[in-house]
Amino acid sequence: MTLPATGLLTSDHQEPITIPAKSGGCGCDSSATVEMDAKLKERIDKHPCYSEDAHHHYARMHVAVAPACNIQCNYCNRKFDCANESRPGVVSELLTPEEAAHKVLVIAGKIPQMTVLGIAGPGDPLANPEKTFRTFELIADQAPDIKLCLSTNGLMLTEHIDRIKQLNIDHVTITFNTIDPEIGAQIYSWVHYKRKRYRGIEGAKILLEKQIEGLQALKEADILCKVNSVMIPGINDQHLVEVNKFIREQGAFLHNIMPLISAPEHGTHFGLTGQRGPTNKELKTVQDSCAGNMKMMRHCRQCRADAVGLLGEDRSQEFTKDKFLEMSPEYNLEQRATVHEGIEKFKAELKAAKEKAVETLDVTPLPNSPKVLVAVATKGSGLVNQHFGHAKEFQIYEVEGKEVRFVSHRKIDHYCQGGFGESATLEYIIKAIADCKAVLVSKIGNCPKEELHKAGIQTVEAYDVIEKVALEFYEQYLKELGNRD
Ligand code: CLF
Ligand code: SF4
Repeated sequence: MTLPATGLLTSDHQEPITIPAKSGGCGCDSSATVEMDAKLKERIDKHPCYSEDAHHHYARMHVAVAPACNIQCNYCNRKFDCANESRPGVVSELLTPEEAAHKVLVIAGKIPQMTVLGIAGPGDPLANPEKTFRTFELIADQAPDIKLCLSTNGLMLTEHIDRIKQLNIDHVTITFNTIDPEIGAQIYSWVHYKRKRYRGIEGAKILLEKQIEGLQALKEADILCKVNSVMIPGINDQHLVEVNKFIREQGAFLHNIMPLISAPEHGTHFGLTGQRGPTNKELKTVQDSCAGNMKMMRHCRQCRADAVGLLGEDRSQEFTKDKFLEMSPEYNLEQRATVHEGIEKFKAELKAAKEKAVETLDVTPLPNSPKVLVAVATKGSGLVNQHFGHAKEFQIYEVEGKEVRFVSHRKIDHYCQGGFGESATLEYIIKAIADCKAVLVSKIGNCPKEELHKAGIQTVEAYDVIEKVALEFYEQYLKELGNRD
């Protein structure tokens, strides 16, 4: 079939691009509700980005070995990390493949729950193929239980698909911001392909054609493909539902719609021209409208190109170059397997506790029972286990009937500032979670508790499974609603 609406052309810019017929390949569910087969489950069970459940327990790390890029996105400043897979911020320390391999082996010992090595920048990994593949090669040789993961703009994906297959890289992300070159021309300022620089619609068409080819090549190779899309209000926000439908038909496994991060101090085109990012509500609305179509990722933290740890935590400062080069690799396959077994056992216990919480729920929710958002302070492991004052982010869950769904996270400045600026921080926190009915924490002081109550946010103190605490709150909430009626 051809996509007439987008008027895509091939790289010689003469013929319309032929879009292959619908596909359910790539291990992708034909509907978001279909049970995953066991084999697919095994492929994503320990990947914190591909499985929301895994992100509470398993960590990933990135190594910054890929400085160059072959396109220019209007939300990126080359002096900073790649905005596709990392927030603009500080420049990462660049590593050689050998330094990167050393770092991975050190961290694999110190953080045995680290199961995935991703290469995501600071430029595009496939614009730096020697460094990227040499790094993967060293890790595949020396740390066989670590999954390899790659994130690319897609321009050079087909050129390297054989190498990707050969190295058993089972997870590849492509950033697809649009399937319309006219929109693409507003997002990409140039594309460098086969020694030539293309601008405007011409460049956007080449990129799109290569991305589509790349997605098809991944499907044929049975490699799990996640698609990232940066949501840019006024440019591609209305169009992302179409992108979602398209990538699903092409066999993508997961879609991650991320908010544009844009500020003048980042020095990006969008930052300097005042392009804003979406609000939490706008982002959720688009994610919700795609959710019936395919699996959506909502737990992305837009990590740095040198991120280390669980998705919500950043331990990169513990492993700066001067530090990790002094450390000895402690990689131990058996020890890691034992830790992973322990995590799996703990996950089974959590699952049982969640099921029990649902069974014992005392309120029978009516079809029109309200959806309620709650903010959770957690250090991971699927538990409410963090003090309000120590939270740097809240995980937001939506409770509806007996369902508890993770919907997003909200970054905040943590409240305990050693006595400085706490009231200003609290005001900011209250604003960030104003749409939530409760905050679930292991502990909270009287002063913030009172302020939250004044703002209509209840506080629940507990140290237990997130879903269980959320359901108990919901049960209480419905009872109170009933009493008021
Ligand atoms: Fe890294 Fe990306 Fe692999 Fe994950 S991140 S290369 S798929 S291991 Fe994950 Fe970070 Fe979001 Fe990326 S939370 S920015 S989606
Ligand atoms: Fe920047 Fe990544 Fe876009 Fe390249 S692909 S311009 S590094 S955001």
